[in-house]
Amino acid sequence: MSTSPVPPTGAQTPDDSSQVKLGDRAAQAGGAASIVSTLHELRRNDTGVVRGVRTLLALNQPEGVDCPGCAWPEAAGERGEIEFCENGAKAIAWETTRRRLDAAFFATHSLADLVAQSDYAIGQLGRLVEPMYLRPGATHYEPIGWDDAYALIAKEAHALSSPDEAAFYTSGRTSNEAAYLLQLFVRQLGTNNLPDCANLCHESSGVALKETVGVGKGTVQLDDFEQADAIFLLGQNPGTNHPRMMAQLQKAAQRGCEIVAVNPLPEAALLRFSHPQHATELLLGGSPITSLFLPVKIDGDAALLKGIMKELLSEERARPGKVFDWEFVRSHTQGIEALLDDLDATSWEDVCADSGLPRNVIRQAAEVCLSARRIIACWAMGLTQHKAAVATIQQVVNLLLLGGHIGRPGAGLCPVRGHSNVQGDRTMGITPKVDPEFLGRMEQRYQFVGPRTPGLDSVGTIEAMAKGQIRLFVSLGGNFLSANPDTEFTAMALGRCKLSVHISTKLHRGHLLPGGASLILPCLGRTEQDEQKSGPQFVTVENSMSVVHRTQGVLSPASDKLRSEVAIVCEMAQQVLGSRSVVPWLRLRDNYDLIRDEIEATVLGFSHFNERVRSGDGFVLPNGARNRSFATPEGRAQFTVAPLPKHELSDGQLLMMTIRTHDQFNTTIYGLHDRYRGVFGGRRVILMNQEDIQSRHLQAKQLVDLHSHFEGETRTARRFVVVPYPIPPGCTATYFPETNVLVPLGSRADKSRTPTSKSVVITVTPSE
Ligand SMILES: Nc1nc2c(c(=O)[nH]1)N[C@H]1C(S)=C(S)[C@@H](COP(=O)(O)OP(=O)(O)OC[C@H]3O[C@@H](n4cnc5c(=O)[nH]c(N)nc54)[C@H](O)[C@@H]3O)O[C@H]1N2
Ligand SMILES: Nc1nc2c(c(=O)[nH]1)N[C@H]1C(S)=C(S)[C@@H](COP(=O)(O)OP(=O)(O)OC[C@H]3O[C@@H](n4cnc5c(=O)[nH]c(N)nc54)[C@H](O)[C@@H]3O)O[C@H]1N2
Ligand SMILES: [Mo]
Repeated sequence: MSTSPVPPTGAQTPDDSSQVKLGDRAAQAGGAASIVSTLHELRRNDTGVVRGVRTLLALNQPEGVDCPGCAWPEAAGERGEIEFCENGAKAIAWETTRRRLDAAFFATHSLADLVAQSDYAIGQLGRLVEPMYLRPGATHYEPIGWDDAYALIAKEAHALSSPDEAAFYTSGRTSNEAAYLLQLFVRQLGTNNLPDCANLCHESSGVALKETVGVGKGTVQLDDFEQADAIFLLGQNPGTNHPRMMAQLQKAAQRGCEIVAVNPLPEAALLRFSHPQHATELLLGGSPITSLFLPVKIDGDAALLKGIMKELLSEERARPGKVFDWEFVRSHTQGIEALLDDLDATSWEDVCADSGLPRNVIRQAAEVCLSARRIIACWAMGLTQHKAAVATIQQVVNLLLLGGHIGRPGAGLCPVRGHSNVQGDRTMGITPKVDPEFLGRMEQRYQFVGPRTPGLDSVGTIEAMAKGQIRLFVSLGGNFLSANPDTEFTAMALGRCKLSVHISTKLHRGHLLPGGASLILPCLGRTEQDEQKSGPQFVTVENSMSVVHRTQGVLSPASDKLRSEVAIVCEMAQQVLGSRSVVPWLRLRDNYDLIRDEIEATVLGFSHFNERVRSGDGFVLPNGARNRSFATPEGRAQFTVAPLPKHELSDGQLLMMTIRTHDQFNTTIYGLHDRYRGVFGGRRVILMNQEDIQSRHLQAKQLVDLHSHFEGETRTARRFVVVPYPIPPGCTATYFPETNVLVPLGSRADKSRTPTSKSVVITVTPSE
C-alpha cells in the first residue's frame, strides 16, 4: 500500500531546504534565550503583550488555565507565581493570536493556494472564527450556519448503512467533559470506532503496563522525584517536550540523585540546564543534569536493559540476597525464573552489538542500580514507537521489579505523557476497545444497548477509509492527516470519506485535502472564557500522574460565533440521535456540573467529583500498582521474556527516527528553528553520523532524497540537508511531520499497533 492510485498533491510539506542554516549546538538548555524566545512568541503571533502576559500568569495556577502543552504535573500547594515554560508560552501565543480567518479570507484563498504554504505559514494565519463548509469538489470553503452544519452531519449519519461506517478521532487536548460525552454519543450511535492520538503515542506503554502491573498508567507521583536515588530517562527529550520536568530533574541532580540518560542524541537539556526564571542560575550557566549518558543505538534499549540486568544477576549470585528484593519478588511477582534463564541465554556480544554500548559502560549503569534504593524510570516516544516497543517497555518493568522499585516511595514507573489530557480522555472511555463493565453502567443509566465489537484504532481507521468503508469522519481536535504515518496514503484514504468534520481552533493541512465534503467547526481554546446558560464554566483534565484538576480560560473568545467543544458534541449528538437518546444533551451543555455528575455515576474513581475538583489542586485517581496491588489475572506483577529486537539492515540502509524540534507541538509548527540542536530556518534536515556521511561520499549540507523500505514497498521524500551530528553510526534523525510520508502504514508495534515512527529503514541518495 505504498502509493495511492492518485496521490493528492499537497500531502507532502513544501520544500524549505534552501532556508536551512546550521549553527552551533547548545551546551545547555533553558537559560536567558528561553525568556527572549517567550517574548518573541507573543510578538510574532500578534497576541498583544498585555493579553499574553495575563494568560501566562494564569497558566497552571489552581484557578487558571491548564497549559495546553504537555501533561507534566504541577507541584501541589507550592506553585510559583510563574508556572510555565518557553514552549507553554509558544502554545499560548499561538492560540491567543489576534489574527482571524474569516469568510472573506476563505473566499479569496483556494485550497490549492493554501496547501502550497508551509505548515508554519498555515498555522500563522490566525484563529478560525465561524463554521466553514467545503462542497464536494469545490475549490474554496464557504461560511455555513451552525444549524445547517449539524443538519449535514445528521443527514450523513442517517445515510450510513451501519454505524461502523463512521469514525470519531480524538486528540489529547480534549477535556474530560467533552471526551466523556463524545464516547457516549458514539456508543449510542452504535460503534466503537474511537481512534485517538494515543494510538500513535503511548499506546505501547498502556499495553505493556496493563499486562505486567495491571494498570496502564504510571505509578509515581511528583514528590517521588524528591526521594529517588536514581532516575533513568529513556527515549525522552524533556528540555523541549516537558520543560517543566527539568525543574524536578535539576533539583534531583543537585541533591545527588544519579540521572542516567539513554538516548542516541546528546540532547542539550539532558546534559546541562539553567532555570530561565532563576536569575542566579542564568549567571552561573546552569547545572549538570545527567551523571551518566548512554548513547544507545536506535531501538537498542532492550539490549541495554538486558545487559544491566545481566550485571545485576551476576552480582546477586556473588552476594545472594543483596541485590534483588526477594521479599517483594516472592510475595508480589511471578515469572522471575524465566527472566533469569533468558538473561543467561542472552550473550554479551548481542547486548553490546545491539545497544551499541561497550560492556564497561553498561556496567556503570548497573552500578547506579546497585547503589540505588529507589529508582524511577521515565520514558516517552523513543521507546514506544518501535516494532518491539511493548516488549522493551516490559524490560523496564523487569528491571524495576527485580529491585522492588514499584510501590515504594521515591521509585516507580513513569511513562511521560504527551498531550495535556491524553490520559484523561482514556479514563473517560475514548478507546476502540470494549470495557464491558463501563459499557454496562452506561447502558443501564442511559437505557440503550451499546456495541460489543471492538472498533478501529488510528491505523485501522485509515485502512478502512482506503477501502471505502468509512463515510463519515469526525475529528475532535488534532490533525489526523499529518500525525499519522504514510501521509500520501492517508490523504488518499481520507479523500474517500463522504464528509469530514473537523472541530478545530486553527487551520491545518488536514483541512485542505478532503476528497468529499468537509466541515470546519471552530471551537473555543483552553485560554478562552466559556460562558453557558448557567454561567461561566470550567472543564477538567488528568495529568501524567493521574491528578484530576480544573482548567478555566481567562480571555474573551476569538469570536462570538465560537462554541465550546462540549457544546459542539452535545448539539451534534442531539441532532444525530434525536429521540433515540434519553441523555439530556442540551441541559448538559448548559451546565458542566451536570456532566461531571454523569461521569461520577459511570466512571470509577470520581466520587464527589464536583466537590473534590473544586478544592485547590484537585484529586488523585486510585492506582493499585502504586500500593502493590496488581490487577493482573494472577493478582501479581509479571516478569516477561522477549527476544531482542532485530533490524536486518542490508548494505547502505540506515535506521531513521522521526523527532520533534524545539519549535513545534506535534503537527503545529511554532517556528523554524531547532535551537538546541543548532538547526535554524528550515526543517528538511537529516542528522547523520560523520562515518555514514563519508562512506556514502556525501558532504555536510548536501541535499539528499530519502527512501524508506518496508516489505518490498518504497516511499520517497526529497531534498533534505545533510547535518553531521553526534549520533551512533547507522542511525539518523529527521523531523516529524515532514518525514511521515516515509513511515509505512503497515509497520506497527506488536500488540499496541503504534506506527514505528522511530525505526524507519531508509537509504539516502543525492538529490538531483
Ligand atoms: N514543545 C513540545 N512539547 C511536547 C510535544 C511537542 O511536540 N512539542 N509533544 C507532546 C507529545 S504528544 C508527546 S508524546 C511528547 C513527546 O516527547 P518525546 O518523546 O521527548 O518526543 P520526541 O521528539 O519524539 O523525542 C523522542 C526522544 O527519544 C529519542 N529516541 C528516539 N529513538 C530512540 C530509541 O530507540 N531509544 C532511545 N533511548 N531514545 C530514542 C530521541 O533522540 C528524542 O530525544 O511531548 C509532548 N510535549
Ligand atoms: N512520524 C511521527 N509521527 C508522529 C509522532 C512522532 O513522534 N513521529 N508522534 C505521534 C504522537 S506522540 C502524537 S500524540 C500525535 C499527535 O496527533 P494529533 O493530536 O492529531 O496532532 P496535533 O498536532 O497535536 O493537533 C494539532 C491540531 O489540533 C487543533 N487544536 C489545537 N488546540 C485545540 C483545542 O483546544 N481544541 C480543538 N478542538 N482543537 C485544537 C488545531 O487545529 C491543531 O492544528 O502525532 C503522532 N505522530
Ligand atoms: Mo503524543
